[in-house]
Amino acid sequence: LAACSQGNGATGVGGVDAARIIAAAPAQWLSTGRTYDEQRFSPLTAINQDTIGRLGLDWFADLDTNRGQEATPLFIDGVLYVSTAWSMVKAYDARTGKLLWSFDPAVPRETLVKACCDAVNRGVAAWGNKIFVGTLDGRLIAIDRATGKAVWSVVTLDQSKNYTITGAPRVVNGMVIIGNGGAEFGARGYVAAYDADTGKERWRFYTVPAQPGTEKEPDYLKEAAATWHGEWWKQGGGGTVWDAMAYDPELDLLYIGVGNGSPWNQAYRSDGKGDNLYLSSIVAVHARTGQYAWHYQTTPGDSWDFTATQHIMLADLDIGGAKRKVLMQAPKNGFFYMLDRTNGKLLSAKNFVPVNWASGIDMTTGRPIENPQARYYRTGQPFIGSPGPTGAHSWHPMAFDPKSSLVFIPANLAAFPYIPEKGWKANKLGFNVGIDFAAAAMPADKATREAAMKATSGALIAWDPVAQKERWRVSYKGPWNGGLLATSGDLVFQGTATGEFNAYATRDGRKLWSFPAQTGIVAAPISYELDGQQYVAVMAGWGGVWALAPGILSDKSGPSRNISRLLVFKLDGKAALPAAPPLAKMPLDPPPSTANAAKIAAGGALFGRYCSVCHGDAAIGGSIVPDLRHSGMLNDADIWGQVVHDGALKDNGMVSFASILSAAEIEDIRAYVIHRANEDKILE
Ligand code: PQQ
Repeated sequence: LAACSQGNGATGVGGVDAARIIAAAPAQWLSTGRTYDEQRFSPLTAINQDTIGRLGLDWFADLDTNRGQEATPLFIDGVLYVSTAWSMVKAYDARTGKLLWSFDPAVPRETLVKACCDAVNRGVAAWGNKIFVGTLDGRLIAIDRATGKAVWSVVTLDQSKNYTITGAPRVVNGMVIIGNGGAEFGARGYVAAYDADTGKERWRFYTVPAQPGTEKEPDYLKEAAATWHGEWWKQGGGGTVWDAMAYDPELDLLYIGVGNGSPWNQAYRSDGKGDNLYLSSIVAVHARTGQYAWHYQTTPGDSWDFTATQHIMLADLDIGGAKRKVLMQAPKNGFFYMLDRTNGKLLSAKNFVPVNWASGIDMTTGRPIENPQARYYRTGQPFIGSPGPTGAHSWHPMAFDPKSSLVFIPANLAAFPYIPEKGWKANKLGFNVGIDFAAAAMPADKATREAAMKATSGALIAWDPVAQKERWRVSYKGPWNGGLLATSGDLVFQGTATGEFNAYATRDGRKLWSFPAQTGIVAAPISYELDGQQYVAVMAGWGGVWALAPGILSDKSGPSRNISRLLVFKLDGKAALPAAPPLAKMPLDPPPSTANAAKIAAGGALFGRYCSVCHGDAAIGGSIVPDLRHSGMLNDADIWGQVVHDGALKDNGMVSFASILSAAEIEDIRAYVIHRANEDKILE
């Protein structure tokens, strides 16, 4: 294994199999979390606290997309494999940086309207001599590692529904496992396993029960059905498995992270009651058969978009003098959980940031001790929740250092006003969550904005999972900083929203090195060895949901613009990036606001529901999607109509909204954006 892991060229020296992934040769990075336990720890030591000052850029590759780059690269036998936004895949000769092949699945750009959170893709998987990618429009494609040509392609979901794929597949027992997303639009979550050779579906595991009487359901779904009420199936219920998985080969258990309820507001989903299994749960599945093993629900009756899809990590830890096989997760809800991964029993749970929806977790029942105010649909009052739907921790991978037994968490501190949407009805386009985004929009007054900015930040937290204590933290001005890598050189690597790529000391978080990356970094780095040299590689390129939805807050950290690149570093690396193009400050020059208050309010309500999740809260756009306050189209109702009504920009992902919005409503939205631009012009 060691011999074949050294790698000697572009075409690869051997197929990837279970033995190679499990043996985890230090030189290689064969699976998205490096190992099946997804610790994202590199045993390499050449880059360490003594040598880190010599770390420099060796080469970089410009990418042909400018949306968010969230993928973790794979390094196999001398070749780097990455996926980019729009589910494209590229292979680079790691010695020279030469592009060996590029695979474009030609995702129809209109698919973007079904994606809650940018056109992202979090990585590929490898097995045998194939690379696997899940595409935004729901295909799972096997690509020949040597040639970059598709070997097989299967549609994993009903493409007429609002499903998408953004997550990285995993391969276990010769089966490629993939989930999907869509719980903001009405979706019923599942994961499915496909034969790595043929693409034939081997099993499918649903996380939410179907409408009673319509399917022959296994026992675990019959049990789940008793925890649902009303007509939950109409919006699918949610529970999408859009990111985390981990695998224990000894137990042959696959652990999946299950997402939020669809719609978020439980009053509209399940008559406001019930645990709604298996939403917001960690579920263990027998990997060979796809049968249920156990579950632990982090947020019963989710009403806050508290997914438990966040990174699942396995480790064997000393707890009270005994080695325990544990599973760890820091889901969106702000608590750090440790479970016994053999049976799902809760071992500990403690909040890693301030939370106000629950005061703690009852260790006897394993249930949160809820703040009654948090159930906004019962009180009828807004609930300013901490964390909010972007999560105390999102998809950005954590890392574990087995030498210090510390887990590194890329945490967010960001609140959100949950306000129930009165008289909500599902629509076939746009978010279907039952929350009033228009009422929650950021007001134009400076004081409120400044207070919101002040309350929103990010942190890299070094968490001792056994003591349930924070050991150190690096505070960031803004949230949405990058995923993590820990190395045996006693280093922790992380990119930031503000465009730095940093290395910190494992034991105390001292910043030891920093590289100006010119763009916000959200992805997690990897490390590998080639020809006796250690490398660190990371995908750079700002994006994901925080780059779109939170409006002014998304810019809080500075100019988090997108310049998409693969960056590769080594000791004494001498490459340099070209100078960054200057930041163009766009003038705010809207036409005068002449519409009446009723029209503006009607437009604001529609904007909040259908536009804000991409074009920003209160029409304050982020840096990767047009900021409509600056748009020349505000001057011209006809051109505005051609885009919003006729779909003139569908090839950019902006589809026609004619099926749900009348021409008059589209004009109301224009009136609202003109009004907002004028408000902000005064503030400038
Ligand atoms: N994706 C991101 C991202 O890539 O930045 C952030 C999120 C998603 C979320 O915060 C989500 O809640 C979320 N939810 C779903 C879902 O409910 O199906 C899917 C996704 C996704 O596929 O990216 C995200």
